[in-house]
Parts: sequence; structure tokens; C-alpha cells
Amino acid sequence: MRDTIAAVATGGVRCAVGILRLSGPEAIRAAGAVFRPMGGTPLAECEDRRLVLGWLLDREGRPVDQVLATVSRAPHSYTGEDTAELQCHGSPAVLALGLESLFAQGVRQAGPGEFTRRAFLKGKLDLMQAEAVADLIDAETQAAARCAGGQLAGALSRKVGAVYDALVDVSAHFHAVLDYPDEDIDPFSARTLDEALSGAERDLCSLLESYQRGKLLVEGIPCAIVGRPNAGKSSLLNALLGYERAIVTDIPGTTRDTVEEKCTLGGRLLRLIDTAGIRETGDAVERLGVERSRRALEGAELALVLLDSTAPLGPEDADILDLASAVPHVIRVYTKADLPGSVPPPPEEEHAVLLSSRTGAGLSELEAAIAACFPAGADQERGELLTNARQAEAAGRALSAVRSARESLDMGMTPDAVLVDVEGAMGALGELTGRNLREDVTGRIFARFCVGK
Ligand SMILES: Nc1nc2c(ncn2[C@@H]2O[C@H](COP(=O)(O)OP(=O)(O)OP(=O)(O)O)[C@@H](O)[C@H]2O)c(=O)[nH]1
Ligand SMILES: [Mg+2]
Repeated sequence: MRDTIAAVATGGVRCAVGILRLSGPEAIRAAGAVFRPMGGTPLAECEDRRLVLGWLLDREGRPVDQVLATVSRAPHSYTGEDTAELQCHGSPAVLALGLESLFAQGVRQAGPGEFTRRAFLKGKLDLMQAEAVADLIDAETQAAARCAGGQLAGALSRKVGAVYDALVDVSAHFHAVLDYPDEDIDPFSARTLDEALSGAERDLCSLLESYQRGKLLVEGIPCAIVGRPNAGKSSLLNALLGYERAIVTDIPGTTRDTVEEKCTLGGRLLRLIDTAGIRETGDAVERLGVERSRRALEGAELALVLLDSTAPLGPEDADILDLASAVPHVIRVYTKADLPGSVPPPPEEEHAVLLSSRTGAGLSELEAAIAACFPAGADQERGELLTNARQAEAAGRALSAVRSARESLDMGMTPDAVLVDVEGAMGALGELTGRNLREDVTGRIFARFCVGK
């Protein structure tokens, strides 16, 4: 039997309520030993999921806090094991006393993600749902939280499951053919098989494509702020962040290195990268900075090209616009709208915004322009996106195996050759859901979780 684990589930900060959580065969006994119910009924005799008021006891048996306790017995709990929770006042000191008291009962400290790992091992959730738990906790925008919520509810698992089921049918057919080698595949079923495989290919392709958006949703959209020196790049970064992150002066060439900060704008998580103004320069340090600006553009999904609205566009601006044209989304941002000499962008110019970092005028237009570049699809709302590299890698392998099965089928290869590929694809999908994944690999996945989850 596995041991019993305990942890503070609410982090180490002072807050209204703090929760001690236990899971394992000794969870209810250990929680009962550190809890004195005010009603008299011992915790071990309480109903599942009923809140009981009582006192949390320190290891000497002295009451330290008035708390609510609840138990859930296996298998009807988050982990599928016996579990208990003590809702205390959220003082880190109180929680530490409670945890010590539990350790004195032979319970041990839980590692990161150990509760969810147990839930996964007991089959309460598959691996993508378990990852969604971590994504929900880490979600930095409401959109990311919604997507993770959908994944937790099984939206992604159902999509993957449908492809898997289709492949099971194909594999069953080929097994039958191998068992009865004298009967050829008739042309009718050959067509059905090809349809099943091309359906799987299509679904896997669209799933794999979804990772591009899923990645931006979870990790943030890399957004390079570029422009010639003094265009107002660092001022815009500061205005968007709401604090003076980067140095701003009227000396051209102030920013030498790239400055990166996360920020939520128009409901999208952005990784803003303020860059050195791009120009030909003899200054060695500045030249290195300009090189970094170019690299920031190469990795960007969105470029904000800053153009000073009080000055005519020069050849430097044209060069920068040209450099930025390789970035998937480009917005021209005309700066310093508050100055008397400011000229608005020509009306025919698309994706242009006039703003002032000094007064904040135009910032909401920029927000709207960014949101328009990255519309939230229905699959994102439902949580049908792949959102991490592990998932994309496994889906990619499944896709190549399905393609190779189709080619073998087209070329009239022997059934066992097709079967190897079909089963390869099933294996990769099994890794996606965690159905067949090695222990050390799952260990790495859960290591990114918080303690207590
Ligand atoms: N009036 C006004 N001045 C601005 C605005 N934005 C920037 N400036 C001024 O323009 C000058 C340059 O601003 P920065 O934000 O440092 O420009 P930058 O593009 O980061 O410049 P480098 O780092 O040198 O490439 C500073 O004097 C700012 O105060 C604005 O919206 N209104
Ligand atoms: Mg700057």
C-alpha cells in the first residue's frame, strides 16, 4: 500500500483561509488525530464531504485554530484514495503547526503535483487533463483559464479518443486479415480503411495546427516593439505595463539591450520586447543592441513598428517596416499624438494606430488592433487545443505514422506493414493521453506542479 501524503494546498502566503490536505490509506486517521470535533463525533465516523467544525491540535495536543474538516473516502475523491482536508485560518504559522502535527502521525510531505499524480495513476484523469490542472493554476488570462477548464472537462481527450477509436477499428481489421491470410482485402473494405485513415490524418493535422495558437495562449505572444531611435518604444512599453520599466530619455540610442516583460492586453497575454532603436551606428555596444532587435523580430509573432507621428517617414523607417514584414502580424503605431506637430496616419493605411504614451490616448485602439490579430476560436473556448510541446510532439508522431500507413496501403504493402504503422500511431496517442507512458516521463510532467496540488 502506498504511504499517506500531506501538504498545504494554499501556498505560503497570509490569506483568509488555508487548507491542509491529505491523501492515502492513513489520511482520515491522521487528520482525526490532529482534529477535535466540537460536536463530538470523531472524523473517522463522519460522512463523506460533510464539513465538521472543530479544533486543530498541535503535536502536544493543544488547540491552535478553529477549523473545518472534511473527509472523502476512496474511490470517491480527487485522488481516488482516502482523503481529508482541514480548512484553517490562512496563517503560514498555523498551517506549519498543523503540518508538523500531521507529520508526527507518520504522514509525509507531498511532492509537487503528487495529489494529481495519484489521481492520474488511479485513472481519475488522463494525462492531458492532469496537465490542464497545472495550466489552470498557471493561467495568466481568462482565455487561458477557459481553455484549460475545457481540457480538464475532457474536451481534448475526447478529440484524441475519437482518433484512437478509429485506429482501433482499422487495426482490428488488419488483425483479422492476418489471422485469415487466404482472404484478400476486398476493394470495398480497402476504401473504408482508407477513409478511416484519411479522417484520422485530417483530425491529427488540425489538432497539430492548434498547437500554434495553444502555445501563444499559454506562453504569451512574442511581441517586438521596434522602430528607429527615439520613436517612443520604451515609453510605449512603460505605458502598457503601467510602470517605468525601461529608461526613457530624449537621447537617441537610449535602449541598448532588449527588455522583455509579460503583459495582458485586450485579453491576450503578450511577451513585450522593447528593443534598441534600429539604425546604422559606429558605436560597438549599440550595434550589438541593434543585432538583438533584429533577432527579436525573427522570433516575434507580432511586431509593433513605431513611427514618430511628428516627423516624416524616413528611409530608416522604410527599412524597419521591410524587416518587420516577415513577422506574421504587424501593426504600425504612430507615436507622440499629444505633440502639436503630430500628423495622423493616412486613412488608407491598414493596421495603423495613432497614440500617445504620455496621455494614454489611443492605447485602447492598440488593444483592439492586437485582439483582432489573435481572435479566440471556438476550439480555444472549448479547450480543444494542444497547449504544450509534449502533446504536440506525440500528436506529430501519430500523424507521421498514420501518413505512412496510408502510403503503405496505397502501395499495396502487406497487411502487417500497415498494421505496424497503425499501431505506432495508436502508441503515440496512448502517450498523449498517458495510457502508455513510462513512470519516469510522467514524473517529469508532474514536477512542474505546485506542492499541494
Ligand atoms: N510628448 C510625448 N513624448 C514622447 C512620447 N513617447 C515618447 N516620447 C519622448 O520621446 C523621447 C524618446 O522616447 P523613448 O521611449 O526613450 O524612445 P525609444 O524609441 O525607446 O528610443 P531608443 O531607446 O533611443 O531607441 C523621450 O524624450 C520621450 O519622453 C509621447 O507619447 N508623447
Ligand atoms: Mg528605448
